[in-house]
Amino acid sequence: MNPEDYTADRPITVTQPSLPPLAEFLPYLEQIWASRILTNGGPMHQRLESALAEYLGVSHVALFCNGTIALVTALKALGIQGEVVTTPFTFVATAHALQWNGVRPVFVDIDPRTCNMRADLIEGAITGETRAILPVHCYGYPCDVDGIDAIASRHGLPVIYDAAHTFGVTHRGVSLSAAGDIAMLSFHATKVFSTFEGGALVIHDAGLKSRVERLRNFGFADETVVDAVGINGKMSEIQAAFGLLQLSKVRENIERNLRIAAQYSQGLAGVRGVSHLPQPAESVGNGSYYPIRVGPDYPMRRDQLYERLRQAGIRTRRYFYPLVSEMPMYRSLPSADPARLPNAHRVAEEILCLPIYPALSTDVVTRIVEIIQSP
Ligand code: T4K
Repeated sequence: MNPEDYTADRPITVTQPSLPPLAEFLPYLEQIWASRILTNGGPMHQRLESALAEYLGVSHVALFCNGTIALVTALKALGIQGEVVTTPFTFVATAHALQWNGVRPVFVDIDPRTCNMRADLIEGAITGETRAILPVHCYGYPCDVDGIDAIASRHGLPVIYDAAHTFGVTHRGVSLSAAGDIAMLSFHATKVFSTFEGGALVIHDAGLKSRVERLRNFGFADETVVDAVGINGKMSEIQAAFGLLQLSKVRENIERNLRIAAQYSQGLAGVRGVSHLPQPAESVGNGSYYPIRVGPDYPMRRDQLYERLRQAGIRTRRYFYPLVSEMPMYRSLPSADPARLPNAHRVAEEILCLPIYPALSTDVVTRIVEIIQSP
């Protein structure tokens, strides 16, 4: 799309799924039609689980219908009750997955440089009721995994990562989704690796994987025995087939995203009051998000810039504003007190995620940069 082709009515969106030519998908559909296996762990599902485990360099992957149900199931499989320490700066699904399990989220503040929860605050939030830690690698920026690991071991707590944003991200040369006892990935349409809707759990232990698989399929242990209150969290064959095709394109898509990110970084480098959150040096990102902070030195506030871009046909998003701790079902929790979450509140007021996706043209990025330079 050229800059002149988009308008407030036909905008550039914050992301756009990358779809391969339809003809490339047809052979996969033919195989499904021939097998008549549509779901319940069929051949496409098996192939995608193995292919993802290999791509990510992890022991086990369990596919799900979406990331939220995957997270709900992970917590159930680990028998988590009581309280879980987590972040308020995330998509609402993180806290909802706890609440669906009857677990109380305990929010701790974030590090404004990464937008991830501060490991040094976790210990102060642990009580006799704490049963796990649920950090989020926000925008695919790694949490302080060593710090979190050390605290978790000291207190005997499992770590469940919401790794929804991390597909393809590496940290010190290994997949970031390998961190923790379980990590959840999202394959939603807005993600760099998508199966329309979809998600997965990365698991290191075969026993835990089979518990997860059972819970994903209503709790069936075999044809007649149901030994747990499971759910229907299965991914269909059509989604898994699409995933196989997407997997063959994902490296190229990530490279394109990273080139766009580099163009933004170069263009915005000298803009007073605007700062980009850089990918930490030890990790290689997937370019799924390009978050900037619009600080007090910028000539207008974040919401004014959001509106200015919107009028020019550019739809940015304020991920993650409002904070989850400000939502009606969470704001009465003691840990949701804004006085305890000063960084999260400040970042939520300043954050703006700029459009980024493989098909975004350099001309459009140039135009977005120009508007931000001279609003
Ligand atoms: N944890 C975290 C940290 C997450 O970020 C998420 C999901 C989850 C857990 C839960 O995972 P899932 O259960 O979803 O697998 C979007 C997504 O719906 C959501 O998946 C995602 N996080 C969140 C960060 O973003 P919205 O409300 O921004 O979506 P929407 O529909 O406004 O889409 C944004 C833009 O993308 C649209 O303006 C246009 C474009 N788009 C979107 C869709 C759905 C397309 O071009 N095609 C599409 O099909 O939440």
